[in-house]
Order: sequence, then C-alpha cells, then structure tokens
Amino acid sequence: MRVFHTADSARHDPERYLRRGTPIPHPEQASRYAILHAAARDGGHALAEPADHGLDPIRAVHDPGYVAFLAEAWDRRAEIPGIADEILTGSFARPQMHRTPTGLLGRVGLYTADTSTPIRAGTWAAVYGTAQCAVAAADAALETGHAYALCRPPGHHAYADSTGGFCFLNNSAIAAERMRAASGGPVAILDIDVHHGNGTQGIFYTRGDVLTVSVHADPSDYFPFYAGYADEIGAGAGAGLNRNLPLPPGSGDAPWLAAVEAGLATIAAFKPRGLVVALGLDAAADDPIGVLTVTRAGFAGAAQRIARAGLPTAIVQEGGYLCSALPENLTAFLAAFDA
Ligand code: Q9C
Ligand code: ZN
Repeated sequence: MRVFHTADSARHDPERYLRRGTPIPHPEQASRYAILHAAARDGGHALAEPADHGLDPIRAVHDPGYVAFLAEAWDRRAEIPGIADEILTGSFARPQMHRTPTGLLGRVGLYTADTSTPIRAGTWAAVYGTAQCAVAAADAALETGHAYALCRPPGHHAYADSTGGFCFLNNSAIAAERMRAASGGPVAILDIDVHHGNGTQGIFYTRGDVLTVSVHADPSDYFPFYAGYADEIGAGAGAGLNRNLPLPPGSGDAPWLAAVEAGLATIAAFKPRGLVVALGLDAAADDPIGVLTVTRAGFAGAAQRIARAGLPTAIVQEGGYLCSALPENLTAFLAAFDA
C-alpha cells in the first residue's frame, strides 16, 4: 500500500475545546499523526510525501472566500483586538442572517460551525499539506489500484464553506473530486467514521456524478446532530445518490459490517470509476469519543469487503482518537486491504 503523509500535519495542535460547556483537552491531538505514521511504517507500507498541486484541487470543492480565510486568518489576527493565541469565536452565523460581515472576527463566525476548530500558527500548513496527501492518494489509486492518505487533521465534517467537528478542508471530498475529474467518470465515497460525514454529504448533495454513502452512529443524540438520517437521499441531479446508514449506539461488528455491505451494494449498482473510503477509526470499541463497538476483526472485515469491490480506491484517514486500539486498527485495515 502506498501511503502519503506530511510532517506538516503535526503543526496544527489544538489545546482544548468546549465539550458540553467544559473546556477539555482536545481529542484531535497532533500526536495522532506520529501514531498513525508509526503504524503505517511498521505495517511495511511505502511511505512518501505528496507533490504540491497547489490550491486548484482544494478550490474544486471549497468556496474561494473560505479557502482564502483559512489561508490568511492567522497572519491577519492583529485585526482582531485582544485575540487569544488562537483564532476562535463564540458568535456563529445562522441560516437567517442578513449580512455577510467583512471584518475578520465576523468572518470567523461565518466560516466556523463550532468551537472544535481553532486556527493557530500551523493550522493552514497542516490542512494544506494534508489535502495534498488526499490528492496524491487519489492519483495513485487511479494509477496503481489503491493508496492511503494519512490525513490529519480530518476533513469529513468540513462543508464547502465551513469548518466543524475538528475539520477544516474536506480531504475525502477533495480526493473524490480529483478522482472524478481524472477518471472522467462517476465516483463514490464510503464513509465509515463513527460520525456522519455531513460536510461530504453537503458538498455533493445535488451532484449526479458523486455517490455518497455513510455508515455511522445515529445522530439523533450524537454529533453531528443535524444531518445523517436515512431520509436524506440527495436532491436535484443528486436525488437518490446519498445513502445514510445510521446504527444504534452500542452496535458492534455484525450490524456494522452488514451496513458496510449494504453501502457497497449501492456503490456497485452505481458503477463508479473510483472509490474514496473515508476511514474513521473511531467506531472502535475503546475509542474515547466513539459510541459503536467495532473490533480489530471488524475493521479487517470491512477492508476485505471493500477491496473485493475491485475499484481504484483512495483510503483517506478521518477520525479515530488516542487509545491503544488506534494504531492496531489502522494496521489491521491496511493489511486486510492488501491481502
Ligand atoms: N462541541 C471526527 O471524528 N464533538 N470528528 C462535538 C462540538 C465533535 C469528530 C463538537 C466530534 C467531531 C472527524
Ligand atoms: Zn469521527
């Protein structure tokens, strides 16, 4: 398995976020990069840094004003009087707003969904570099069959114009659009992170050329709350091309793998030219913020089933938080995919 990673990933290091009103150590820590990197290296995979394809593949799925905001915010922080050592706000735009503010602090609330995505000194370098990993994996998958992008921070909660849920740039969406453009054909995304891939769904909801499928914990009392229900099936040209497979909290390998199989059946019927797997490992039983109980054998089983689909496949890292099972589950997934 070819693995694309960048040391810039560790330059985004959020300290804390508000969990139910209480500041806690941020779960999406920079050390996730070193842990996932060591797991990939020890698994005997071929590690490489990606080429730099610039902003075009990012702008292919993200709003240009949003991309400029992320790229410039830290360097413009002096425009926010009294700003802390990170850029974050407590005032968020809502759908009924009447103005688009031009000041930087107003822009933060316009482009941010929650308190989990502070922008710090190295944030742009990290999210830019990790998006390039997604592009490289998409290209390599079309050339050689499959590849893994060690993306950190994750991406699937980022919409075209908003951060959220630890995510800034939607790496899986960037990989999918890259594969679609390069292959000339439709592509599919299978998201198996424990959280619904709401940003990815939002980006492709009205598109007829990208099928989005997500297997996740029921969002009715779990992040991201406002999307991820089975009745969200796409709209316009994308009608019928979004499938959500929510599972009750506590679900383990058997129902989770059955949902993965159901998603793969929908994908096979779509006949895509490529597949992006949004590989969250936070469905694991001992993940600190997950609510499903998937085992290492479950992750290996998912990888086998996905590999059997026989599609050019870019595997893009999403969530999965610090616990002893995190590296073991990555190793198991990649090994089973290659087997
Ligand atoms: N305070 C991923 O796994 N938790 N993201 C609540 C609002 C957010 C998880 C945030 C969990 C996001 C990529
Ligand atoms: Zn997640």
